[in-house]
Amino acid sequence: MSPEPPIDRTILHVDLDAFFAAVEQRDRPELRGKPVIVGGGGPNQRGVVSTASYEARVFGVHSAMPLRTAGALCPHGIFLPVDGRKYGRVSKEVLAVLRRFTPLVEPISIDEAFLDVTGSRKLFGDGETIARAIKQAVTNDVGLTISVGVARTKLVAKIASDLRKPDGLVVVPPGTEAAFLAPLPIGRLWGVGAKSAAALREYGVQTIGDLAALPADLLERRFGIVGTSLGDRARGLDGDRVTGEREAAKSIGHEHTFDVDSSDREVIERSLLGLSEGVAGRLRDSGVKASTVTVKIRDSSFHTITRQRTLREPTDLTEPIYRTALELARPEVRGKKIRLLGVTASGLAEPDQLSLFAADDPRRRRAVEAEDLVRHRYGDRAITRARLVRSRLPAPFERDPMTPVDMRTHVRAETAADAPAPIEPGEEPDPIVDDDVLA
Ligand code: DCP
Ligand code: MG
Repeated sequence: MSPEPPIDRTILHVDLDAFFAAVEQRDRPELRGKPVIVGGGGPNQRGVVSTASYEARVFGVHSAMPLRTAGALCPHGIFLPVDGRKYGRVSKEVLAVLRRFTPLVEPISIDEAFLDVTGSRKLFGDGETIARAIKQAVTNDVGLTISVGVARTKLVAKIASDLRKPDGLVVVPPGTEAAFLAPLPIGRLWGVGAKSAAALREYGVQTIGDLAALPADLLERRFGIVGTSLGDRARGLDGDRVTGEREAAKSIGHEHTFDVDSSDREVIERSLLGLSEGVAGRLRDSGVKASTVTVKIRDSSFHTITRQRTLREPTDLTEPIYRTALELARPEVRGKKIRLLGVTASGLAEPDQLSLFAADDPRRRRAVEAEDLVRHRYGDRAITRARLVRSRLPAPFERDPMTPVDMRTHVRAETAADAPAPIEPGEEPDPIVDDDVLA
Protein backbone atom coordinates (compact mmCIF):
# COMPACT_ATOMS: atom_id res chain seq x y z
CA MET A 1 0.00 0.00 0.00
CA SER A 2 2.62 2.48 -1.08
CA PRO A 3 1.44 6.07 -1.13
CA GLU A 4 3.80 6.80 -4.03
CA PRO A 5 2.00 9.23 -6.33
CA PRO A 6 1.81 8.71 -10.08
CA ILE A 7 5.07 10.05 -11.48
CA ASP A 8 3.48 12.41 -13.95
CA ARG A 9 1.25 14.41 -11.67
CA THR A 10 1.86 18.17 -11.53
CA ILE A 11 0.50 20.00 -8.53
CA LEU A 12 0.76 23.72 -7.87
CA HIS A 13 0.33 25.38 -4.51
CA VAL A 14 -0.49 29.05 -4.80
CA ASP A 15 -0.33 31.44 -1.84
CA LEU A 16 -0.87 35.17 -1.98
CA ASP A 17 1.84 37.33 -0.47
CA ALA A 18 0.96 39.28 2.69
CA PHE A 19 -2.59 39.00 1.47
CA PHE A 20 -4.67 41.50 3.48
CA ALA A 21 -1.84 44.04 3.56
CA ALA A 22 -1.13 43.62 -0.15
CA VAL A 23 -4.76 44.35 -0.99
CA GLU A 24 -4.59 47.57 1.03
CA GLN A 25 -1.34 48.57 -0.66
CA ARG A 26 -2.84 47.82 -4.04
CA ASP A 27 -5.84 50.03 -3.35
CA ARG A 28 -3.90 52.86 -1.71
CA PRO A 29 -0.69 53.47 -3.62
CA GLU A 30 0.58 55.80 -0.89
CA LEU A 31 0.92 52.70 1.33
CA ARG A 32 3.24 50.88 -1.07
CA GLY A 33 6.71 50.32 0.31
CA LYS A 34 5.44 51.17 3.80
CA PRO A 35 5.03 48.97 6.88
CA VAL A 36 1.31 48.16 6.81
CA ILE A 37 -0.24 46.19 9.66
CA VAL A 38 -3.76 44.90 9.18
CA GLY A 39 -5.72 43.82 12.19
CA GLY A 40 -7.08 46.62 14.23
CA GLY A 41 -7.50 50.24 15.06
CA GLY A 42 -4.02 51.01 16.19
CA PRO A 43 -0.87 50.00 17.97
CA ASN A 44 -2.43 50.37 21.39
CA GLN A 45 -5.59 48.49 20.74
CA ARG A 46 -6.69 45.07 21.77
CA GLY A 47 -6.63 42.28 19.29
CA VAL A 48 -3.99 40.70 17.14
CA VAL A 49 -2.27 41.33 13.86
CA SER A 50 -3.98 39.58 10.94
CA THR A 51 -1.07 40.19 8.67
CA ALA A 52 1.78 42.58 8.10
CA SER A 53 3.32 43.81 4.86
CA TYR A 54 6.83 42.57 4.21
CA GLU A 55 8.07 46.07 5.06
CA ALA A 56 6.57 45.63 8.55
CA ARG A 57 7.89 42.08 8.92
CA VAL A 58 11.41 43.48 8.88
CA PHE A 59 10.60 44.86 12.34
CA GLY A 60 9.54 41.43 13.55
CA VAL A 61 5.80 42.00 13.18
CA HIS A 62 3.85 38.88 12.19
CA SER A 63 0.34 37.41 12.09
CA ALA A 64 -1.24 36.59 15.46
CA MET A 65 0.99 39.01 17.36
CA PRO A 66 -0.83 41.32 19.82
CA LEU A 67 -1.31 44.73 18.23
CA ARG A 68 0.37 46.30 21.23
CA THR A 69 3.53 44.32 20.59
CA ALA A 70 3.38 45.24 16.92
CA GLY A 71 3.07 48.89 17.91
CA ALA A 72 6.15 48.66 20.11
CA LEU A 73 8.20 46.92 17.42
CA CYS A 74 7.04 49.10 14.58
CA PRO A 75 5.98 52.51 15.92
CA HIS A 76 5.76 54.00 12.41
CA GLY A 77 3.58 51.17 11.18
CA ILE A 78 0.33 52.03 9.42
CA PHE A 79 -2.41 50.16 11.27
CA LEU A 80 -5.55 49.33 9.31
CA PRO A 81 -8.79 47.54 10.18
CA VAL A 82 -9.63 44.19 8.62
CA ASP A 83 -11.97 44.55 5.64
CA GLY A 84 -13.14 40.94 5.45
CA ARG A 85 -15.64 41.47 2.69
CA LYS A 86 -13.12 43.08 0.40
CA TYR A 87 -10.56 40.31 0.94
CA GLY A 88 -13.28 37.75 0.30
CA ARG A 89 -14.09 39.38 -3.02
CA VAL A 90 -10.44 39.55 -4.04
CA SER A 91 -9.99 35.90 -3.06
CA LYS A 92 -12.80 34.95 -5.44
CA GLU A 93 -11.19 36.95 -8.23
CA VAL A 94 -7.92 35.11 -7.74
CA LEU A 95 -9.71 31.75 -7.78
CA ALA A 96 -11.38 32.73 -11.03
CA VAL A 97 -7.96 33.37 -12.57
CA LEU A 98 -6.68 30.00 -11.31
CA ARG A 99 -9.65 28.20 -12.85
CA ARG A 100 -8.66 29.46 -16.28
CA PHE A 101 -5.74 27.03 -16.04
CA THR A 102 -7.49 23.94 -14.67
CA PRO A 103 -10.89 23.01 -13.28
CA LEU A 104 -9.09 21.16 -10.48
CA VAL A 105 -8.66 24.03 -8.06
CA GLU A 106 -8.92 23.29 -4.36
CA PRO A 107 -9.01 26.41 -2.19
CA ILE A 108 -7.69 25.69 1.30
CA SER A 109 -7.88 29.11 2.87
CA ILE A 110 -8.76 32.64 1.88
CA ASP A 111 -5.41 33.06 0.16
CA GLU A 112 -4.17 29.65 -0.90
CA ALA A 113 -5.18 26.86 -3.23
CA PHE A 114 -3.91 23.67 -4.75
CA LEU A 115 -4.17 23.12 -8.49
CA ASP A 116 -3.75 19.86 -10.33
CA VAL A 117 -2.49 20.96 -13.73
CA THR A 118 -1.55 17.50 -15.02
CA GLY A 119 -4.22 17.67 -17.69
CA SER A 120 -3.42 21.27 -18.61
CA ARG A 121 0.19 20.68 -19.65
CA LYS A 122 -0.65 19.89 -23.27
CA LEU A 123 -2.36 23.21 -23.60
CA PHE A 124 -0.21 25.48 -21.43
CA GLY A 125 3.22 23.82 -21.09
CA ASP A 126 4.97 22.22 -18.12
CA GLY A 127 4.38 23.00 -14.46
CA GLU A 128 6.90 25.81 -14.33
CA THR A 129 5.49 27.45 -17.46
CA ILE A 130 1.98 27.25 -16.06
CA ALA A 131 3.14 28.67 -12.73
CA ARG A 132 4.74 31.65 -14.49
CA ALA A 133 1.62 32.24 -16.55
CA ILE A 134 -0.54 32.15 -13.42
CA LYS A 135 1.73 34.59 -11.60
CA GLN A 136 1.54 36.95 -14.56
CA ALA A 137 -2.23 36.62 -14.81
CA VAL A 138 -2.80 37.29 -11.11
CA THR A 139 -0.58 40.36 -11.29
CA ASN A 140 -2.26 41.66 -14.44
CA ASP A 141 -5.86 40.90 -13.54
CA VAL A 142 -5.94 41.28 -9.77
CA GLY A 143 -2.87 43.40 -9.08
CA LEU A 144 -1.32 41.12 -6.46
CA THR A 145 1.73 38.88 -6.24
CA ILE A 146 1.63 35.22 -5.38
CA SER A 147 4.16 32.58 -4.50
CA VAL A 148 3.92 29.21 -6.22
CA GLY A 149 5.32 25.77 -5.47
CA VAL A 150 5.36 23.17 -8.24
CA ALA A 151 5.73 19.49 -7.36
CA ARG A 152 4.37 16.01 -7.74
CA THR A 153 2.51 16.11 -4.43
CA LYS A 154 0.47 18.60 -2.48
CA LEU A 155 2.73 18.40 0.52
CA VAL A 156 5.89 19.21 -1.40
CA ALA A 157 4.18 21.91 -3.47
CA LYS A 158 2.98 23.62 -0.30
CA ILE A 159 6.40 23.59 1.30
CA ALA A 160 7.92 24.84 -1.94
CA SER A 161 5.58 27.82 -2.30
CA ASP A 162 6.62 29.07 1.13
CA LEU A 163 10.37 28.92 0.54
CA ARG A 164 10.95 32.04 -1.54
CA LYS A 165 8.16 34.34 -0.48
CA PRO A 166 7.22 36.93 -1.60
CA ASP A 167 6.76 36.58 -5.38
CA GLY A 168 8.43 33.18 -5.24
CA LEU A 169 8.50 30.26 -7.63
CA VAL A 170 10.03 26.98 -6.53
CA VAL A 171 9.91 23.89 -8.76
CA VAL A 172 10.68 20.47 -7.33
CA PRO A 173 11.29 18.08 -10.24
CA PRO A 174 9.80 14.56 -9.93
CA GLY A 175 12.14 12.21 -8.12
CA THR A 176 13.93 14.94 -6.17
CA GLU A 177 11.33 15.30 -3.41
CA ALA A 178 13.27 13.53 -0.68
CA ALA A 179 16.45 15.48 -1.43
CA PHE A 180 14.49 18.73 -1.54
CA LEU A 181 12.90 18.07 1.84
CA ALA A 182 15.90 16.58 3.63
CA PRO A 183 17.67 19.77 4.82
CA LEU A 184 14.48 21.52 5.94
CA PRO A 185 13.61 21.72 9.65
CA ILE A 186 11.05 19.19 10.77
CA GLY A 187 8.50 21.90 11.58
CA ARG A 188 8.07 22.57 7.86
CA LEU A 189 6.34 19.25 7.46
CA TRP A 190 2.60 19.56 7.41
CA GLY A 191 1.16 18.25 10.62
CA VAL A 192 4.29 18.67 12.70
CA GLY A 193 3.81 21.31 15.36
CA ALA A 194 5.80 22.11 18.46
CA LYS A 195 4.77 18.98 20.37
CA SER A 196 5.49 16.61 17.53
CA ALA A 197 8.82 18.30 16.95
CA ALA A 198 9.70 17.83 20.63
CA ALA A 199 8.71 14.15 20.56
CA LEU A 200 10.79 13.63 17.43
CA ARG A 201 13.78 15.44 18.90
CA GLU A 202 14.01 12.63 21.45
CA TYR A 203 15.08 10.51 18.50
CA GLY A 204 17.60 13.08 17.34
CA VAL A 205 15.33 14.30 14.56
CA GLN A 206 15.96 17.93 13.58
CA THR A 207 15.43 17.91 9.83
CA ILE A 208 12.96 16.21 7.55
CA GLY A 209 15.89 14.13 6.30
CA ASP A 210 16.54 12.87 9.85
CA LEU A 211 12.93 11.77 10.03
CA ALA A 212 13.06 10.07 6.64
CA ALA A 213 16.06 8.09 7.85
CA LEU A 214 14.32 6.71 10.94
CA PRO A 215 13.39 3.05 10.57
CA ALA A 216 9.72 2.71 9.63
CA ASP A 217 9.07 0.12 12.35
CA LEU A 218 10.42 2.44 15.04
CA LEU A 219 8.14 5.24 13.89
CA GLU A 220 5.21 2.87 13.83
CA ARG A 221 5.94 1.43 17.27
CA ARG A 222 6.36 4.86 18.81
CA PHE A 223 3.67 6.84 17.00
CA GLY A 224 1.36 4.24 15.44
CA ILE A 225 -0.21 4.85 12.05
CA VAL A 226 0.56 8.56 12.31
CA GLY A 227 4.24 7.62 12.55
CA THR A 228 4.11 5.59 9.37
CA SER A 229 2.45 8.40 7.52
CA LEU A 230 4.98 10.92 8.87
CA GLY A 231 7.82 8.78 7.61
CA ASP A 232 6.26 8.56 4.16
CA ARG A 233 5.70 12.27 4.02
CA ALA A 234 9.27 12.96 5.09
CA ARG A 235 10.30 11.07 1.95
CA GLY A 236 8.02 13.26 -0.13
CA LEU A 237 5.38 10.62 -0.60
CA ASP A 238 1.76 11.48 -0.27
CA GLY A 239 -1.02 10.35 -2.51
CA ASP A 240 -3.35 13.13 -1.49
CA ARG A 241 -5.30 14.33 -4.50
CA VAL A 242 -6.49 17.79 -5.41
CA THR A 243 -10.19 17.46 -4.85
CA GLY A 244 -11.47 20.34 -6.90
CA GLU A 245 -13.71 22.93 -5.36
CA ARG A 246 -14.82 22.17 -1.85
CA GLU A 247 -18.44 22.60 -1.14
CA ALA A 248 -19.43 25.95 0.17
CA ALA A 249 -19.66 26.14 3.93
CA LYS A 250 -22.83 24.70 5.28
CA SER A 251 -22.57 26.16 8.73
CA ILE A 252 -20.83 28.63 10.98
CA GLY A 253 -20.40 27.61 14.60
CA HIS A 254 -18.70 28.66 17.79
CA GLU A 255 -18.07 26.48 20.81
CA HIS A 256 -16.96 27.16 24.31
CA THR A 257 -15.60 24.71 26.86
CA PHE A 258 -15.87 25.95 30.43
CA ASP A 259 -12.78 25.95 32.60
CA VAL A 260 -14.95 24.47 35.31
CA ASP A 261 -18.19 22.63 34.47
CA SER A 262 -21.10 24.87 35.32
CA SER A 263 -24.75 24.57 36.23
CA ASP A 264 -25.09 28.31 36.82
CA ARG A 265 -27.92 29.59 34.65
CA GLU A 266 -26.39 33.03 34.37
CA VAL A 267 -23.07 31.65 33.18
CA ILE A 268 -24.75 29.35 30.67
CA GLU A 269 -26.97 32.08 29.26
CA ARG A 270 -24.11 34.54 29.01
CA SER A 271 -22.12 31.96 27.13
CA LEU A 272 -24.93 31.36 24.70
CA LEU A 273 -25.19 35.10 24.16
CA GLY A 274 -21.47 35.42 23.50
CA LEU A 275 -21.49 32.46 21.15
CA SER A 276 -24.53 33.78 19.29
CA GLU A 277 -22.87 37.15 18.97
CA GLY A 278 -19.77 35.55 17.49
CA VAL A 279 -21.78 33.48 15.02
CA ALA A 280 -23.88 36.44 13.93
CA GLY A 281 -20.77 38.55 13.41
CA ARG A 282 -19.25 35.91 11.20
CA LEU A 283 -22.45 35.55 9.21
CA ARG A 284 -22.33 39.27 8.51
CA ASP A 285 -18.63 39.18 7.69
CA SER A 286 -19.33 36.43 5.20
CA GLY A 287 -22.36 38.18 3.76
CA VAL A 288 -24.72 35.27 4.42
CA LYS A 289 -27.83 34.67 6.48
CA ALA A 290 -28.78 31.52 8.31
CA SER A 291 -32.16 29.87 8.59
CA THR A 292 -31.35 27.20 11.20
CA VAL A 293 -29.86 27.41 14.67
CA THR A 294 -28.35 24.41 16.45
CA VAL A 295 -27.14 24.24 20.02
CA LYS A 296 -24.70 21.63 21.23
CA ILE A 297 -24.58 20.76 24.89
CA ARG A 298 -22.07 18.49 26.53
CA ASP A 299 -22.41 17.68 30.22
CA SER A 300 -19.78 16.71 32.73
CA SER A 301 -20.12 13.02 31.84
CA PHE A 302 -19.33 13.87 28.18
CA HIS A 303 -22.88 13.09 27.12
CA THR A 304 -23.49 15.35 24.11
CA ILE A 305 -26.77 16.39 22.57
CA THR A 306 -27.72 18.79 19.82
CA ARG A 307 -31.04 20.55 19.34
CA GLN A 308 -32.00 22.35 16.18
CA ARG A 309 -34.68 24.74 15.03
CA THR A 310 -35.48 26.52 11.80
CA LEU A 311 -36.10 30.25 12.10
CA ARG A 312 -39.12 31.96 10.72
CA GLU A 313 -36.87 34.07 8.57
CA PRO A 314 -33.14 33.89 7.82
CA THR A 315 -30.98 36.14 9.92
CA ASP A 316 -27.47 37.41 10.54
CA LEU A 317 -28.32 39.18 13.78
CA THR A 318 -27.49 38.13 17.33
CA GLU A 319 -30.93 38.38 18.89
CA PRO A 320 -32.88 35.77 16.94
CA ILE A 321 -29.96 33.37 17.12
CA TYR A 322 -29.55 33.89 20.85
CA ARG A 323 -33.28 33.65 21.55
CA THR A 324 -33.53 30.38 19.65
CA ALA A 325 -30.39 28.95 21.21
CA LEU A 326 -31.69 29.82 24.65
CA GLU A 327 -35.08 28.23 24.05
CA LEU A 328 -33.42 25.08 22.74
CA ALA A 329 -30.89 24.87 25.55
CA ARG A 330 -33.02 25.74 28.57
CA PRO A 331 -34.82 22.43 29.03
CA GLU A 332 -31.63 20.50 28.31
CA VAL A 333 -29.27 22.15 30.78
CA ARG A 334 -31.55 22.01 33.77
CA GLY A 335 -30.00 20.10 36.66
CA LYS A 336 -26.82 19.32 34.75
CA LYS A 337 -23.25 20.41 35.03
CA ILE A 338 -22.33 21.71 31.61
CA ARG A 339 -18.92 21.23 30.12
CA LEU A 340 -19.34 22.62 26.63
CA LEU A 341 -21.80 24.76 24.75
CA GLY A 342 -21.94 25.36 21.03
CA VAL A 343 -24.08 27.50 18.77
CA THR A 344 -24.14 26.83 15.04
CA ALA A 345 -25.99 28.61 12.27
CA SER A 346 -26.77 26.65 9.11
CA GLY A 347 -29.00 26.80 6.08
CA LEU A 348 -26.81 29.59 4.76
CA ALA A 349 -27.73 31.70 1.78
CA GLU A 350 -26.39 34.89 0.32
CA PRO A 351 -28.62 37.90 0.81
CA ASP A 352 -29.34 38.27 -2.89
CA GLN A 353 -30.83 34.78 -2.78
CA LEU A 354 -33.12 35.99 -0.05
CA SER A 355 -35.96 38.29 -0.81
CA LEU A 356 -36.32 38.86 2.91
CA PHE A 357 -33.04 40.69 3.17
CA ALA A 358 -34.68 44.04 2.72
CA ALA A 359 -37.14 43.27 5.50
CA ASP A 360 -34.71 44.30 8.24
CA ASP A 361 -35.31 47.49 10.11
CA PRO A 362 -32.79 49.86 8.46
CA ARG A 363 -31.97 51.55 11.77
CA ARG A 364 -31.20 48.23 13.40
CA ARG A 365 -29.00 47.31 10.46
CA ARG A 366 -27.08 50.56 10.68
CA ALA A 367 -26.46 49.93 14.38
CA VAL A 368 -25.20 46.44 13.62
CA GLU A 369 -22.94 47.75 10.89
CA ALA A 370 -21.48 50.22 13.36
CA GLU A 371 -20.86 47.36 15.78
CA ASP A 372 -19.12 45.38 13.08
CA LEU A 373 -16.88 48.30 12.34
CA VAL A 374 -15.83 48.49 15.98
CA ARG A 375 -15.42 44.73 16.17
CA HIS A 376 -13.17 44.69 13.12
CA ARG A 377 -11.18 47.62 14.32
CA TYR A 378 -10.74 46.70 17.95
CA GLY A 379 -11.31 42.97 18.08
CA ASP A 380 -14.30 40.82 19.02
CA ARG A 381 -14.08 41.79 22.67
CA ALA A 382 -14.73 45.43 22.04
CA ILE A 383 -18.42 44.91 21.49
CA THR A 384 -19.74 43.48 24.67
CA ARG A 385 -23.29 43.72 25.72
CA ALA A 386 -23.89 44.72 29.29
CA ARG A 387 -24.48 41.12 30.20
CA LEU A 388 -21.16 39.94 28.84
CA VAL A 389 -19.09 42.59 30.51
CA ARG A 390 -18.68 40.80 33.79
CA SER A 391 -18.29 37.38 32.26
CA ARG A 392 -14.90 35.83 32.26
CA LEU A 393 -15.40 34.01 29.02
CA PRO A 394 -12.29 33.92 26.92
CA ALA A 395 -12.72 36.07 23.88
CA PRO A 396 -13.19 35.83 21.05
CA PHE A 397 -14.92 32.50 21.07
CA GLU A 398 -13.37 29.42 19.64
CA ARG A 399 -14.29 28.88 16.06
CA ASP A 400 -15.06 25.87 14.02
CA PRO A 401 -11.92 25.63 11.99
CA MET A 402 -12.12 24.93 8.28
CA THR A 403 -15.30 26.65 7.27
CA PRO A 404 -14.63 27.75 3.74
CA VAL A 405 -17.17 30.50 4.07
CA ASP A 406 -14.61 32.73 5.70
CA MET A 407 -11.71 30.50 4.81
CA ARG A 408 -9.42 31.59 7.52
CA THR A 409 -8.70 27.98 8.08
CA HIS A 410 -5.03 27.84 8.29
CA VAL A 411 -5.00 30.65 10.73
CA ARG A 412 -2.48 29.11 12.99
CA ALA A 413 -3.15 27.76 16.39
CA GLU A 414 -0.89 30.37 17.93
CA THR A 415 -3.59 32.94 17.22
CA ALA A 416 -5.28 32.80 20.56
CA ALA A 417 -8.38 34.12 18.91
CA ASP A 418 -8.56 31.24 16.53
CA ALA A 419 -7.11 28.38 18.46
CA PRO A 420 -9.02 25.26 17.55
CA ALA A 421 -11.00 23.74 20.35
CA PRO A 422 -9.09 20.93 22.06
CA ILE A 423 -10.08 17.49 20.91
CA GLU A 424 -11.97 15.65 23.53
CA PRO A 425 -12.70 11.96 24.02
CA GLY A 426 -15.37 10.74 21.67
CA GLU A 427 -14.96 13.71 19.36
CA GLU A 428 -13.74 13.55 15.81
CA PRO A 429 -10.60 15.64 15.41
CA ASP A 430 -11.23 18.69 13.31
CA PRO A 431 -9.68 18.67 9.88
CA ILE A 432 -7.20 21.46 10.39
CA VAL A 433 -4.42 21.34 7.90
CA ASP A 434 -1.85 22.92 10.17
CA ASP A 435 -2.69 20.74 13.13
CA ASP A 436 0.01 19.02 15.07
CA VAL A 437 -0.46 15.33 14.49
CA LEU A 438 1.32 14.09 17.56
CA ALA A 439 0.09 16.77 19.93
N1 DCP B 1 -4.52 35.67 8.67
C1 DCP B 1 -5.07 36.07 9.88
N2 DCP B 1 -4.55 35.62 11.06
C2 DCP B 1 -3.47 34.78 11.04
C3 DCP B 1 -2.91 34.36 9.83
C4 DCP B 1 -3.46 34.84 8.64
O1 DCP B 1 -6.02 36.83 9.87
N3 DCP B 1 -2.97 34.36 12.20
C5 DCP B 1 -5.08 36.21 7.42
C6 DCP B 1 -4.33 37.43 6.99
C7 DCP B 1 -3.45 36.98 5.88
C8 DCP B 1 -4.24 35.84 5.28
O2 DCP B 1 -4.96 35.26 6.37
O3 DCP B 1 -3.20 38.01 4.94
C9 DCP B 1 -3.37 34.80 4.63
O4 DCP B 1 -2.51 34.19 5.58
P1 DCP B 1 -1.03 33.80 5.24
O5 DCP B 1 -0.54 32.95 6.34
O6 DCP B 1 -0.93 33.26 3.85
O7 DCP B 1 -0.27 35.17 5.37
P2 DCP B 1 -0.06 36.30 4.31
O8 DCP B 1 -0.69 36.00 3.00
O9 DCP B 1 -0.49 37.57 4.93
O10 DCP B 1 1.49 36.34 4.18
P3 DCP B 1 2.48 35.36 3.36
O11 DCP B 1 3.12 36.22 2.36
O12 DCP B 1 3.42 34.82 4.39
O13 DCP B 1 1.61 34.28 2.77
MG1 MG C 1 -0.39 34.19 2.07
